[in-house]
Amino acid sequence: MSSLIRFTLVIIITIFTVACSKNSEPLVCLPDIEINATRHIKGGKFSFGDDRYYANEKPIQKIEVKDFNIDLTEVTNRQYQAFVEATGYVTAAERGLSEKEFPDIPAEFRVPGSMVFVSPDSSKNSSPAWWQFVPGANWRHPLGPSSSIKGKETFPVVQVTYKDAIAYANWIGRRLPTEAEWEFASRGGLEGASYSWGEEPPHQGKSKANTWQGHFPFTNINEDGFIGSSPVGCFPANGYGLFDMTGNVWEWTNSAYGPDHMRGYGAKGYDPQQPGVEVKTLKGGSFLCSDNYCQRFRPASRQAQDVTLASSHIGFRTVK
Ligand SMILES: [Ca+2]
Ligand SMILES: [Ca+2]
Repeated sequence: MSSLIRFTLVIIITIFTVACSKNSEPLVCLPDIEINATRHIKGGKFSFGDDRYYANEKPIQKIEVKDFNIDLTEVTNRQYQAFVEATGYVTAAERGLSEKEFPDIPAEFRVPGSMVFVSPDSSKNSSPAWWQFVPGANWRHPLGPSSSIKGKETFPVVQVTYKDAIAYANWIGRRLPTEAEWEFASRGGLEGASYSWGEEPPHQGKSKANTWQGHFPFTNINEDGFIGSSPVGCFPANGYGLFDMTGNVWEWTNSAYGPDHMRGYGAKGYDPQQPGVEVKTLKGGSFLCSDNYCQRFRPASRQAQDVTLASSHIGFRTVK
């Protein structure tokens, strides 16, 4: 066998071994060395926002970000577990909310638990409530008490609030990105492009990210191989070598949310859908983003999130 053929065979075997095989547990897409790696991003001016999609991404502003260093991947369950074991930290979803601090929240929503996506039954005519508060859901049990993260060590940690993310970042001497840093990194050097990879729509050609294919919230035809979240790094990296900057799980930023880029809305942010609630900006979309419902699988996309609420499709990555 010629050395070229042997080399080609080794490459093919390696690709099949590293690829996300559904037959082997635990599911891993990247070696640990890449999951724990970070990347220096040279700052610069860029077009922040997009005027072709949702109103909250307008107007486009030319802004500048300084150099920063960002995680290659979303923070994984294994990484969060190391933090919890070292510090004894207990997340908000595990603690529940105190009546003293949150007198207006009904008692049933103050018990330990968090929000879980449940695909509604399309055969029923009732209005679909696809987000449910599930007592006992937390980062160790992302879909409720009977679920677990066993075998999912390289999946992104979810069911963490803004403060839970900050606590981890502080522990490793890093911080959460600003929205502008996150968007700059997500663009991967492609100025003004619709997507992290350019202009080809996400569901044309090969799968580019873990999103939702089919009619949300009823039918997920699962072309990308993952109904829920996926191990970090299963899809191609962007131009800066960063994984899952599109989809998989939404990511917390340190920026207060406002309904547009026109002006600041104060340190607590403002979301017209939930006035009075402190909201931060999430970026990147998740495995629930679809063509028909939430085209938020783009660098400019953004969403408000109540800082006290953890959810099954929200995680984070850190910067320095
Ligand atoms: Ca998917
Ligand atoms: Ca992501």
